[in-house]
Amino acid sequence: MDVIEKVEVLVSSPSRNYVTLRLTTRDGIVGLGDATVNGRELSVAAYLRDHVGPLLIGRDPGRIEDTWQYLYRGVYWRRGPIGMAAIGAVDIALWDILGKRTGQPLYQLFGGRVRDRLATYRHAFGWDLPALLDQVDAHREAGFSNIRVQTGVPELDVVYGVTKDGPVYEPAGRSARPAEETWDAEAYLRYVPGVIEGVREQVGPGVNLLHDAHHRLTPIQAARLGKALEPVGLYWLEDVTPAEDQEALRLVRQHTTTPLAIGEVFNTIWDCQYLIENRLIDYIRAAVVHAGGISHIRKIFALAEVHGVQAAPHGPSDVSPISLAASIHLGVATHNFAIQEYMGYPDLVHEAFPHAWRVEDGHLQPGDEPGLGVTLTEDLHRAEDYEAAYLPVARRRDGTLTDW
Ligand code: GCO
Ligand code: MG
Repeated sequence: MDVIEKVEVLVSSPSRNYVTLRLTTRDGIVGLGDATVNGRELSVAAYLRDHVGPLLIGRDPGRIEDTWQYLYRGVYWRRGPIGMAAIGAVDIALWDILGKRTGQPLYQLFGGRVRDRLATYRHAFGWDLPALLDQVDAHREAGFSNIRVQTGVPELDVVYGVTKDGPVYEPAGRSARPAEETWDAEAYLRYVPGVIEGVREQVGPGVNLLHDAHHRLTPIQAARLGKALEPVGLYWLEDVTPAEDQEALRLVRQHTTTPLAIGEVFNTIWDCQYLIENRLIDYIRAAVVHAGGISHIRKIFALAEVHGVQAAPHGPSDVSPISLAASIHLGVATHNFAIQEYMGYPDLVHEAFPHAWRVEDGHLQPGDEPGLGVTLTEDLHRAEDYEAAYLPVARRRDGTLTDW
């Protein structure tokens, strides 16, 4: 029996912060896991280094499910993004080791392909309609037919990832404190439906359009937006209300047939269960890294399959190429996996995590390397490059804090 011999936690910043787990076995097999929680990186790194790493030494890397249960049930203080991202990283790394040991790309170990290629969506940002259409056109020319459209609002200075001076993604700013933004939901509701209608008029019916409200509306505002956007025929409307008030989605659902997507901040199947079983959503957005790794997210997808809900995992640039790889392998092997978000990465991130997965004809392919098919470029994972970065916070015009 092989055993886990070395546990390394790398906090690095090849242009943006990532936390990577590297496990090495006595036989010399290396498994990689992603443990990045945007804006809270050091807490996951400490959780892994101080509490999880020592428990892994000497364990059989082939006992993936048992290790998951041990790390989950072995903690009285369960769940939450930090603990679940740490367990997720271990789980991803163990699957990577299994793939390498057997010489199989992970999708083969998940039962083989159910589809030839995996749909993906890209992001278009623009302060106003012409700027937004420039980005939409660029994605279409590059072969993508699923596009998330985000616009500014004239009465505001910045709206989730868009400023008057152009897109600002990455919104996590490198500073000791989060930036503060002003939010006005009514101003947003006055402006945004018209812009999205303008995009639809321009692109015609053949392009799937998505929109992310980023947790910022009340239930009835969300219902108004869903209803207003019905003529556009959105592929989905995402995170219309803060995700912890799950009953809110029932109210939204009663008023609109616009498909709803939620769950990028969910950590376990128990966060997803109510929404899935009550069919209050159409797409579940949990990500491999934040929802306990490959083993656990497969259970979420299976629950979703039974209830006619489709999988559509989170894939911004803060989800590293390692967990994106895991998601793509799952994507080609999971029947109810609808689409994978792919925001894209700065060049340095591609260099830091050389990967076999690729974009081809507007779709994603996992590649055929054993395991995840991702490696690390050692000298781009320097601890000294890390710098604290925080996502912004938002206040209403009267100064009260609201959801960013
Ligand atoms: C998305 C998300 C992200 C988040 C980011 C926070 O749909 O891709 O909403 O853009 O804002 O992951 O760290
Ligand atoms: Mg989102």
